[in-house]
Amino acid sequence: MTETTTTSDSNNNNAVESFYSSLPQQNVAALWTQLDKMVPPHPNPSASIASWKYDEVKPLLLSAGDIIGAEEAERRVLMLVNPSLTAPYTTDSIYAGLQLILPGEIAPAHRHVAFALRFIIEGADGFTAVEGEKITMERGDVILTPSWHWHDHGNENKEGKPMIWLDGLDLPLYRYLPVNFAEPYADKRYPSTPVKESRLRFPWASVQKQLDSIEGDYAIYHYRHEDGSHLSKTLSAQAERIAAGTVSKRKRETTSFVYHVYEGKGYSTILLPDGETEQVVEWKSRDTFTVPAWAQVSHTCYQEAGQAYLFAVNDRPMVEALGLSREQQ
Ligand code: GTQ
Repeated sequence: MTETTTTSDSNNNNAVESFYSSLPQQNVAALWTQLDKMVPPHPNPSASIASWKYDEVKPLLLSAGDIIGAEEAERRVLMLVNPSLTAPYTTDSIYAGLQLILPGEIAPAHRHVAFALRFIIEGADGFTAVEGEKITMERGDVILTPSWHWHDHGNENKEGKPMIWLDGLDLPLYRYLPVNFAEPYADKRYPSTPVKESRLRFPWASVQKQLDSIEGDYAIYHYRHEDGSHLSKTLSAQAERIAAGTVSKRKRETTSFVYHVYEGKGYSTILLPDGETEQVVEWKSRDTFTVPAWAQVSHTCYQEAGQAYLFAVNDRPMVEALGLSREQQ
């Protein structure tokens, strides 16, 4: 009796094993062995919490300026690569990089399907020319390059000041929808004329004014076009003010973020959706850090440093358009 059972068990085991091993040849796989991964108990971003100190990355960017020209590189950018992923992922849905243009240089005109927004970090007399509008860059400006718009960048500073900004692009999207492509323009520059104001430029002063006009220790401002729409169909941006010596309420959203510190000193406490991995990211002016989707975040501004202003690129338009927005305070 015992013997019969053993034989049938081992027959059964053999049958099970040969069943599983027969699957890959037919390009099929058993869902039940990985159902948790497919429909997890909580959102499961692949991106980790990461930060880039400006004081550490800027020297590398300036070294890049010594070894390659802006024109030769086409775009001289140090990509901010999430340590759990590879380029182009800064978060699961956002690409970010730091771009450098030295005086007299041109990053030649091209256009692509991908949307780009730029947050200007430092420099003077730099410009982005977008589809004929030559837009001067000033610290704190957000400048858009909508999909399929010709754009070139330059720096006309006479005192040797480098122009540096943060790029935010929707490049990760094109890993899912492989529809991004680029076209170079025949000349270095696409013909443009200087403009003072543009629907593509969002100066910092007006953003800060909005934030300061909201009462209380914490304020948030969502960048929008005049018609109320997000900055693009894929990525948009926000800015937050945290009063000195205060902590913002913990919040989590299905949106992911690339934060960039405009001004102030403090730290953010970030808890990943697994409810276990918590990290404290210390920051000061010009640092950049990630908040993965559904990570709980609160920002603390040190008392002695004055109030903090945090800028962030987000993927809100995509998440909203797909009906996937959720938020918990
Ligand atoms: O400035 O056009 O960081 O095409 C990556 C790809 C910047 C740009 C990036 C780009 C650009």
